[in-house]
Amino acid sequence: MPHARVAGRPSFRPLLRDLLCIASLSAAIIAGAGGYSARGAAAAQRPASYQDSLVDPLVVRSVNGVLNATLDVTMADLPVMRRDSGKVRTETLPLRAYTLAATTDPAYRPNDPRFTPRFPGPTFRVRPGDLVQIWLRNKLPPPTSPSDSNHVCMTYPASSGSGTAQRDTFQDCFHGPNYTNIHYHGMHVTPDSTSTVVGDDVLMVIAPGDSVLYSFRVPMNQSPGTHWYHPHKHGSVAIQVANGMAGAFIVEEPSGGLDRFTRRHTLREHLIGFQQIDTTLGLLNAGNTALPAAPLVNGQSVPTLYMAPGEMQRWRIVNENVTRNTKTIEFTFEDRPGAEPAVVEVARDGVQFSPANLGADTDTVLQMAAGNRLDLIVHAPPTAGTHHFRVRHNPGSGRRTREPVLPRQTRALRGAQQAANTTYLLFRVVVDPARKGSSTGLPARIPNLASFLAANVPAYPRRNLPPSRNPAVVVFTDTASHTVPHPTQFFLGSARNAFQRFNDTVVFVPSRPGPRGEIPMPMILDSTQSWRVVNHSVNNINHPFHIHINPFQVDSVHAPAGAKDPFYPLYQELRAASRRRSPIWLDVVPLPSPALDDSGKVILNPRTGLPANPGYVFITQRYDSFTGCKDAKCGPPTGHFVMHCHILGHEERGMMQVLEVVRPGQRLSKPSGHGAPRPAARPGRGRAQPQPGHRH
Ligand SMILES: [Cu+2]
Repeated sequence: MPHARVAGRPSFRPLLRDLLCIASLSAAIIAGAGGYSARGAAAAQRPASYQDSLVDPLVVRSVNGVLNATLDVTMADLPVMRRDSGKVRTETLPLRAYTLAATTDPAYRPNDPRFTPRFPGPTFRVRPGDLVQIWLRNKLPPPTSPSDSNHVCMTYPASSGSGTAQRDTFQDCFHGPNYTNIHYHGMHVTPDSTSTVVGDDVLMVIAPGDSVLYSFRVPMNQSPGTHWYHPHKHGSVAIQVANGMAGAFIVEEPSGGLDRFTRRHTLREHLIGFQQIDTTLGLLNAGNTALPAAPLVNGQSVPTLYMAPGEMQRWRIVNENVTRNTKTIEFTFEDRPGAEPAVVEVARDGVQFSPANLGADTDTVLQMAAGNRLDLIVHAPPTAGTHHFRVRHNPGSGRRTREPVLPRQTRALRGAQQAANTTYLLFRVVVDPARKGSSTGLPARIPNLASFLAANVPAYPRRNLPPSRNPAVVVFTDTASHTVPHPTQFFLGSARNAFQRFNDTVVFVPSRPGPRGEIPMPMILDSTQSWRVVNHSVNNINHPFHIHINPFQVDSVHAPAGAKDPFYPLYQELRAASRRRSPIWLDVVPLPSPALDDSGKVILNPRTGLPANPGYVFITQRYDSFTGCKDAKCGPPTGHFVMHCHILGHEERGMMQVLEVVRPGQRLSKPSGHGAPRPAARPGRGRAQPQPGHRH
């Protein structure tokens, strides 16, 4: 990370010691990290060797309050590293990829040699109050066959050239693989597009050949922290994210909180993005990758992260995976007990922990679902050594899910299933006395809670929203059939009407069951709502619940499977925080397993066929307006956005709903659909063409 640039910030007054430290850190980074800048024209994404140093993604910062960047999306042949029994081989695969094409960040020059397609995409860094101006140019090939268009079901394998093409005939089929857009995951910005602003509008479609200027201001009550971006065009989200289209979107805290701590102690930061790259998806099971592949770290296979003895670093981990078999990731340091680096969780999903939660969870298992972020302060031991950071998929389940597949995919998916319960070495941590780095005591307390919590939660220092006694009930349901004409189906609905699927022209209104049907609970701006989010998965899938625009606090977790639940350690952590009256804020939470019998099967209610004792989480959220954000670039804090399962194949199969936040007294409005014409962002520039409905 280019720490030296931090010194230029007006709010940062480094002591001489800190300056020396920054200088030595920078030297160490240049000497050891094999950064792209040092390699000049060879900067195209290239296979790193097994022993390469961890390389952070490119970083683009806002300049004078404006983040200005052009992102191209192209089809590119990129090297992807795979490991077979410890050996690394590199395959060149055709992937949809982001290219940073231009920026006003002075760290780059025009036609910079680093402007090449790569995964993950660049890391953007902004501050509350900044204007975001990202011009997204969709340079993917235009449809050459009906199967590439946005209103016809896709044919697979789309481009790998292997085997006979198969048509996706299942519900909410994958469609429009080269149509795209951007979701700013974790950002509290307008979900709308108007004549003056284009915000986190995931119903917008950017056709091949079109471009859009995302243009919005980050309000002051945005949570500073580790967020990310990825495509969210319904029908092609999973394939594009599986191709590697994702990157970090970091909001810095200018004066307080965690960032003040890391700046004051000049801690070196690493962005650590996990991805499982593939060219195709399983059709029947909605998103399992067809090839077994260990997750890559910033596009590298088992890189080495160097630390000085006693050095403290901040790691920002982003789970950019899409697939079912990486739905649960747990991280464990494995070394001599007591000799491994000490790890303190300091934030989840870009919301800093309240001081009561810092260091409270001493479990060495750190769990993340797809879409989650985790910030860690890592303290190296005082002695030289090598440590291993491993990831385990589907921890705890101890058995393979039966996943029937289409004939052509059988062999590959068998491999994926075998990988499902495998432990992978992700990266090594080498504590090297030849390196220098900052060290300080572990943060028992970080002064100044981030402005997000201070601004949002008036009851400081209690820091929790008042949960309601009458929660809305939101239900995730899947079906047991796994046969070709009747694949597993995925629903997101209400207590009385669970079997609902995504409809891009209908607003889903949260509701609670009443004596005479359901009582609607419209989402009113600046109001607080509690939800019970229930998991009716008969397949025992921990569907990760994600909602856009506003994060939520987790008040309680009902996990009837107990220690048999793959996410048991995470639920223990969430419960303990809530008991400390400092609930943890998230924007993705994996839903708990239903009650299981001794053989690990879901206990079903014989009358309904649904889980007899489903797991659920109880959450509270506020539909906040924007504070300190007044100009036209803020856009309306109301509008349409979505909630969905973050196993992206499930989302594409319909496990998603459109929501709307309205002003008091305002009526709900019909969403325009994800193929409908949208207002032009920039006069004279092409926008998505109107598409016929994609129902088939
Ligand atoms: Cu799901």
